[in-house]
Amino acid sequence: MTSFSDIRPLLAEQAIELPSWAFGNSGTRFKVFGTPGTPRTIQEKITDAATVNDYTQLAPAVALHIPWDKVDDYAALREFAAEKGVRLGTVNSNTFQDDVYKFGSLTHVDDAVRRRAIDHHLECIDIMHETGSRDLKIWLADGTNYPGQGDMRGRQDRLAASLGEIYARLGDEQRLVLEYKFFEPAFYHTDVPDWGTSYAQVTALGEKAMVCLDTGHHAPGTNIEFIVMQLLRLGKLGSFDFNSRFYADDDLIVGAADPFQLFRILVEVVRGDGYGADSPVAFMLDQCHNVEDKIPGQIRSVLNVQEMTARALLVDRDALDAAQSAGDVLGANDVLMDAFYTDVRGDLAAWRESRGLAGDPMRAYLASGTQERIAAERVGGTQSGWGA
Ligand code: PSV
Ligand code: MN
Ligand code: MN
Repeated sequence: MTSFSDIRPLLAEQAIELPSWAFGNSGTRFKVFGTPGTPRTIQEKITDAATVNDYTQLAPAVALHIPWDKVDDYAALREFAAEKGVRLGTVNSNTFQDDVYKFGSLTHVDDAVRRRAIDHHLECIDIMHETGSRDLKIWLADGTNYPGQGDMRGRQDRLAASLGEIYARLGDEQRLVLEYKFFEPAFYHTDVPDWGTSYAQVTALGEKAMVCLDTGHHAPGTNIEFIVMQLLRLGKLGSFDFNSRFYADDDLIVGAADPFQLFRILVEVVRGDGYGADSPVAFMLDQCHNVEDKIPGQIRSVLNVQEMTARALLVDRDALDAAQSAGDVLGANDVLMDAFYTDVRGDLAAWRESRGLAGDPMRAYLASGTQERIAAERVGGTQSGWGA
């Protein structure tokens, strides 16, 4: 039996990057609701991310989105983050909001547009040198709406050539992670729709290129944990964008829609050595908080990941192996479900207290008065890039 005390040291290795855009106002095409206390600047976003880390010790890094988080002095921003106790993490590029990218970016048929998209990524790499970020994350909105609208093969070839130029600019310690998404904003075909396409593209680039798996970017019913297993097996799982979905790319709080799915994913992460301080897999959130307060939304998110990680670490591997080898179908299933149904909340609270944290970080944050203070201090909070 694996017990909670066996997994205590492993829990300390958990690190989840928070997206700067989770702290801005966001919404749907129907309405962007503002929440009191919303940050007005990237510095205030970093401050709020640092607050999440102060209460949980789970979120030591903040991912940036360029140009949403563009500043004149990235070295100063890096120092600012360090003073708050966090670091700047993954840099996300953005080639989906300019008119020029209406028909694509890295895949575009026009060399001038493609050049512009490539240059944007080179600028992101320059920024990464200043922020100390390791990863460049590329998510492309490229695709078409109608059969025949574009030459899918030509677009794939141009994508490979564009990525090749970007990859060549990476420093020795830097990586590129290519995210896939099965549809939206393009509805007929997307140029990087699935893990296989991302895998094929990054494999052609080399060792420093890996796949980013966003849990919200699959068709309903997809066995995401199988993909996790396969990418880990192939050594190409670079990062996660965690969130939950009911219908499409909902970007809801991770673990809210289907905690069991999150557990199954984390079981494969642990099985494939994707968990821990030495793992090459970056855990990130990619979420928006449309109607709830942002800081509590992020606290709930990282705690959900921690809780399911603890349960995944509790899986009794020896018992599972034995049941699987013996062809004991229901016995093997029992071993997994035992871990999933273990209520770790009390043990986690005690573990936090042993590390000087509040046992219930959410309650401690809500009692701290921070939410009321920022609501009073910050008038006119900005929208995340999504609300723009
Ligand atoms: C768009 O679907 C998206 O949600 C992708 O998941 C990116 O990671 C994110 O936006 C930020 O660019
Ligand atoms: Mn994402
Ligand atoms: Mn998404």
